[in-house]
Amino acid sequence: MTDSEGLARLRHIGWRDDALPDDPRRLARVVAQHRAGYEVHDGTAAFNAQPAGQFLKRGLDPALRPAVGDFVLLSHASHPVIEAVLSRRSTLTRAAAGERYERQVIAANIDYVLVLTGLDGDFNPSRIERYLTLVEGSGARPVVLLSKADTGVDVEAAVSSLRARLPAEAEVHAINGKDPATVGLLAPYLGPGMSAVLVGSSGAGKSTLTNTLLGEEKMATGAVRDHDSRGRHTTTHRALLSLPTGGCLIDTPGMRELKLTGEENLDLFADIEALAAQCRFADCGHGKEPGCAIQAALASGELSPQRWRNFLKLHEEREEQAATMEARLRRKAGPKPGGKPRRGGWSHDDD
Ligand SMILES: Nc1nc2c(ncn2[C@@H]2O[C@H](COP(=O)(O)OP(=O)(O)OP(=O)(O)O)[C@@H](O)[C@H]2O)c(=O)[nH]1
Ligand SMILES: [Mg+2]
Ligand SMILES: [Zn+2]
Repeated sequence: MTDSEGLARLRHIGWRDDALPDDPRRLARVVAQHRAGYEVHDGTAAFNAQPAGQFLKRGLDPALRPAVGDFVLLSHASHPVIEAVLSRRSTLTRAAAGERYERQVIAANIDYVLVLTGLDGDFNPSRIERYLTLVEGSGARPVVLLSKADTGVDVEAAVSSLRARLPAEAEVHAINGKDPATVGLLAPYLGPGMSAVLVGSSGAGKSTLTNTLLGEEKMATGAVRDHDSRGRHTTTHRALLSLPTGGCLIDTPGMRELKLTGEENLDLFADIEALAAQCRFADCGHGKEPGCAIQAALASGELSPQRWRNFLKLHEEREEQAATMEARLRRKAGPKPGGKPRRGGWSHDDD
C-alpha cells in the first residue's frame, strides 16, 4: 500500500498528520476496551488486539495503558499485539471510583468533550461545572449540550441559569438528540479529522445522539425512570465510531462518579480566586471576617451561593486528591513496604 492510500484509510479513524509514523509496525486506533482485551480499527477493519506485557505490569499508572482513542502500533503477528501507544494530543481523565487513588483515562486524542445533560431531572449546573473542571487541562475543549429540549421543559430558563454560572465563552446548545437537524448543529465539532467524546449521566441521551449522528440505530438506548429521570446504564463500554460527517465520536457509559484527579486548576472559578485576593486579610476564611470580598459578592448577588458552595466542594476535593496523589508517588519512590503489591486490574472500565 502506498503512503497516500494508507493516509486516506487512516482518515476514517481520525488520523490527521500528513505523514505516517516511521515505524514499520501497523498503525491502528483503539475503538473499544473489554475485559478480554482491546478492539482496534486500522481504517479498513476492526479486530481484536492484546496489550503487550509492558502494559500489564503491576503498579503501572493505568493512565499509561492503551485507552479508547489512542493511536497504537501493532506487531505483525497473526494475533495482533499493541506494542506502543503514540503520544496523545489530549487526554480526558478522572480519578477511578473506589478507595485507591488511580487516574483513569476516559478518552484520548479528542478535540471536543461533549458534556451532555438532560433538561429533565438530570439538569444540574453544579455537575456541569464538575465536568468542565475535569475537561480543563485535558487539551480538549468542552461543549455543553442540553438534551431533551423537545419535551416541553422551560429551555430558556435552564439555558439562561446555566449561562449565568459559566464563563461568557462557554459553548452551550439545547438540542433534541433524536432530531436529524442536530447533525447540522454539531457539524462544526465533528468534521473530518475531528474526534469528540460524549460524557454525561446514564439516561442523558448519549447513545440516542450517537445514533442520530451516525444515521443508524447502532447503539442500544434505554428509557429513563419516570420519577427521577435516571437511566439504567444501558451502555457498558466506550466505543469510538466514525461518523458520516467525517469525524469520530466516542460514546461512553453513564458516569456515576466524577472524582477529580487533583491535577485540575479550577480555571472555571478564576473570578472567585480573584475576589478572594481582594479580602482584607490574606488568610481570610470568608466567614465573618471584616472586609471579606467573597461575603460582599454573595451579599450583592454578584456571586451565586450555589456556585460558591460548588467551588468550595471542588476546591477541597482537589486538595485532598492532590495530597493522595503525592503520597502515592512518595510511596512508590520510597523503599517497598513488606507484603505483596496489590494486583492492578488493567480493564476496570465502566460504572
Ligand atoms: N425526547 C427526547 N428523548 C431523548 C432525547 N435524548 C435521549 N432521549 C431518551 O432518553 C432515554 C435515554 O437515552 P440513552 O441514549 O439510552 O441515554 P445514555 O446517555 O446513552 O444512557 P447510558 O447508556 O445508560 O449511559 C431514551 O429513552 C431516549 O429515547 C432527546 O433529546 N429528546
Ligand atoms: Mg448509552
Ligand atoms: Zn474573604
